[in-house]
Amino acid sequence: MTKISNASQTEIQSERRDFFRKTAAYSVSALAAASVMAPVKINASNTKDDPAIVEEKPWGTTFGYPVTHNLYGQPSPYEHNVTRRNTELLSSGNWYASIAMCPIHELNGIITPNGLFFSRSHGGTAEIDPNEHRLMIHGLVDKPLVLTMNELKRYPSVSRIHFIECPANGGPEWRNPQFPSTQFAKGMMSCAEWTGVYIKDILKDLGLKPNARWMLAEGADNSHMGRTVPIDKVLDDAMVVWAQNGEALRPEQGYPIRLLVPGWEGNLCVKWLCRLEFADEPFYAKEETAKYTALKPSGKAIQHFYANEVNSIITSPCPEYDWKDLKKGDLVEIQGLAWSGHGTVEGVDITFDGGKNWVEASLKGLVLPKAWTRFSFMYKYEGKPLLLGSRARDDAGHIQPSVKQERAVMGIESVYHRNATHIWEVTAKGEVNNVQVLS
Ligand SMILES: Nc1nc2c(c(=O)[nH]1)N[C@H]1C(S)=C(S)[C@@H](COP(=O)(O)O)O[C@H]1N2
Ligand SMILES: [Mo]
Repeated sequence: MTKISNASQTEIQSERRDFFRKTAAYSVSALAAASVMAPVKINASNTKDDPAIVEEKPWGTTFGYPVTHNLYGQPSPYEHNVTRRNTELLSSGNWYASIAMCPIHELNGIITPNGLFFSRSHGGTAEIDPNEHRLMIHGLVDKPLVLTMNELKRYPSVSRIHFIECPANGGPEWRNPQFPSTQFAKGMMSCAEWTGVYIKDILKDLGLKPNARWMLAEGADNSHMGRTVPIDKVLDDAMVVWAQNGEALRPEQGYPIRLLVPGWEGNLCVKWLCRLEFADEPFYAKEETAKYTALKPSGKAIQHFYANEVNSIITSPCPEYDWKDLKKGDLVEIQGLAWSGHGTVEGVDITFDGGKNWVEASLKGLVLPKAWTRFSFMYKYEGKPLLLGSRARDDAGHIQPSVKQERAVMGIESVYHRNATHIWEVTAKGEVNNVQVLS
């Protein structure tokens, strides 16, 4: 059993990442920004005889439903198609060890509503009575403790916006694109505002012993998910969280509490968290030995693989929302999401020719570390075939590789940490297909 020191975590990450650092070859053309401010004229249909505007509707002449009707609010029934989705391709023969994908193409801004947050579990969704749940913190600490949920909430709380991404997001696409769908191609992620306590603040009370180098987190669900987190990360920004977008965590997200390891593999964010144990070496739990390692072309596997790399995806247009209704000359907003587990998204470039030329998009709204960042580009539709894609850069100096660059380093056997640029083919008719550009 090799003991891995703290220093080597950075080396493990950089073994792959240095390859994708920005180089002198990095360039974008300057024509982009000006078009963003162009006034948009919509070629709307003639509304003169449109019954939707000239006729009184039933909802304008009768009462709506009473305020007592929906005590926990639900979306409009007309939004019934906006749901998580699952496929047998991504289940292990049952729906317990499976994943429900987030409809990222349906979202606005950077926050995922709780009912749409992607949901991945290895033994079903545990429904835990918080009164019967405890958090045990022990191992290399001066004062081991068992906390009730109320006791835990007495520590000073913070709220932070972060994404959670399964490292297998996009995993089925190492060889070929498999899904004519944004939701299935990239929906193993979501972003929320989490409320909880920094573990470093709990440790001020408990006292960490100097030889503590790793922290095991264990879940109370029937998979008893266990993962080890290096102490530097624990003392940086790891949190125990109990709330998601202002309300208690959903059962799917680990109610009553989960670990949040911002920017790192979703798998480390142990749900239904019941135990933290500090030790001087990693625990080599099943999820970091048999699973969640990345097989390289050399035949060796990367173990202790952590940060989700800089990444992005265009969510509009996409296979679910194509451009078939556009006419030549229409202005349309290209939008998408960018994120990096290494830091803050610094910029996003757009290509219309499969990665030969790039122009810079603008970032919209909040730009936060280890959070989804929305990007936008106003485009004049020409009815020409395109190979449309995005490429994000982060403030840690990383840039997304092409598929070819990624394959050269990582091969095609790995299912984890895929972050090559994603290309949509837009046909002359405005249909959108999932393709891979290998040159
Ligand atoms: N206890 C426990 N924690 C868990 C899991 C699990 O099955 N059991 N799944 C992990 C995996 S693989 C991922 S990607 C994330 C998914 O978080 P989400 O379901 O809130 O989206 O939770 C992680 N935490
Ligand atoms: Mo995962």
